[in-house]
Amino acid sequence: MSRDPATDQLVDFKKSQKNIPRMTTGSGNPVDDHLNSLTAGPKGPILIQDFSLLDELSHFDRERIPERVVHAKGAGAFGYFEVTHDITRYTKAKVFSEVGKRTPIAIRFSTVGGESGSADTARDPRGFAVKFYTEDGNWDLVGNNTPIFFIRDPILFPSFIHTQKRNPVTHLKDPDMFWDFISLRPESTHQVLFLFSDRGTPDGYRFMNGYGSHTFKLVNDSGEPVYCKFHYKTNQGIKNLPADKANDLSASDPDYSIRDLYNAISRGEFPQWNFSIQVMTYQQAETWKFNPFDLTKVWPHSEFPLIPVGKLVLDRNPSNYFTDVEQIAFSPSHLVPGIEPSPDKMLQGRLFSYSDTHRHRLGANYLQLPVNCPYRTVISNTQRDGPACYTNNQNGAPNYFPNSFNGFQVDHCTAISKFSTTGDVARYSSDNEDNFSQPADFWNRTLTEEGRKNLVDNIVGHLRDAADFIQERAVKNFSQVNPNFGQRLSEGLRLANKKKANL
Ligand code: HDE
Repeated sequence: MSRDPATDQLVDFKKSQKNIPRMTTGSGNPVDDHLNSLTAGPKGPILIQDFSLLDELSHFDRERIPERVVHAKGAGAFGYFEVTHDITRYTKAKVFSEVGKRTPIAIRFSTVGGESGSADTARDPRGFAVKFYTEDGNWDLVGNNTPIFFIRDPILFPSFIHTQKRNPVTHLKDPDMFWDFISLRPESTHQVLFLFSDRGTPDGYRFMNGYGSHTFKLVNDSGEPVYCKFHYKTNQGIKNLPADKANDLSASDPDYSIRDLYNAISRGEFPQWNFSIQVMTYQQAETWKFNPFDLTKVWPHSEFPLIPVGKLVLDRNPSNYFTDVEQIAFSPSHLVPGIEPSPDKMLQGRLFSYSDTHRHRLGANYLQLPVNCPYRTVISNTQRDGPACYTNNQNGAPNYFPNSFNGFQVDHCTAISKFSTTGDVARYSSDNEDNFSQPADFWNRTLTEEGRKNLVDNIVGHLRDAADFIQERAVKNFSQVNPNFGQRLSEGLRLANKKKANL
């Protein structure tokens, strides 16, 4: 009988076992019977001295940790990043220090809006988070499969996410909530077009590109900075699911993408991505036609061409999903010397949010967990104790700084590059920035005619469930991308609304 590697996991485990281990309690004491509780007489009651039972039930009661508030459903794998081209003139980051150098990585792909049991093939952006275990500590590049995002100010993020989660009264997904917000915030148009195009339903995680999305800074050995964007291009080729197939799979195989990744790696079909950067000088940034830190916009490749850097290869499946994938904790603030944040407001918001959520979800010592531990460097600092501290807690080293006892020293060479900033403190609105030129390029130039048709059908299929006034406002926005796009949506909605009325 031919079964896939994921289905055969237990069979393979059995083959790998030389001896069957003795069963124990959590405290390592042998268990004599795990079928019958300890009772006074055959009909009970149960004795409180049955530690085996109490140990079992109390641990079970605590099995679930909070799921991620977004990106709850995901798949993970391990592998390496290899440098293929020299970019040391842009950055001193050790991960890029020489051609041929390999750095171990962990990766987690995810959907965004659904809960941890939701379907992998939902129309949604996909998370593409990479942890590079470097000798200067961990560098996390926590991106998506899109180079842009829906909003450009982090203060809107919780509201934006709420509109895709469940209505607080009905506990149902709510088309009014989603389209109300989207149509009130036209800066979302670019990402909405991407989401409702064929790329909104990738055929698993291997067949999509990844992006660091934000603008970052690279700084070289002489302290010279440039702005940069990170890109991963899939070597497997882009493959998307037609909308109806994605829908069918949601019901028949909700774990489609997790299964695909696990089986491919088990079969030795190691997925790969080419890693490249775009670079913009400070001078170019001053005069560029858009705000280069606006996450709703791309940097056109014609003006800022891709510079090849290396490749990502995934060659190892997690040995345990909970320890390696559920507990992996990425943070855009985990940066290494040579890679720095830009003023992108969204990135700035994220620099706070991730470590904050990890302390809530996993605890203050989340960086001690093996998958999160920066194991290629030694941790030396003043942090001690806290729940579930299981390392040596830095033994006898002084827990204060400065100290006279050779505790540790700072390394001035790793200081961030200096930059100056001025401006009156205020809450600046970005409402009137250009929200439609790049979506217009997407409609006019990137999409084929078939792609335009699918985009219109996919939006109509979703927007038709929103209230009429919201439909009208959304169409008005889309008309600013291209009047023909607006007309096609109006017509599609007219027919869909008519059908609804006849039901
Ligand atoms: Fe996230 N995001 N995000 N995000 N995000 C989380 O962190 C947040 C944003 C992304 O596989 C959370 O550990 C804020 C953009 C990925 O574990 C949370 C803002 C991009 C993952 C969080 C954003 C992302 C997350 C939830 C607006 C692409 C999954 C659990 C300022 C460039 C990582 C967690 C994994 C996860 C906050 C916007 C990507 C709550 C506040 C833009 C791939 O901290």
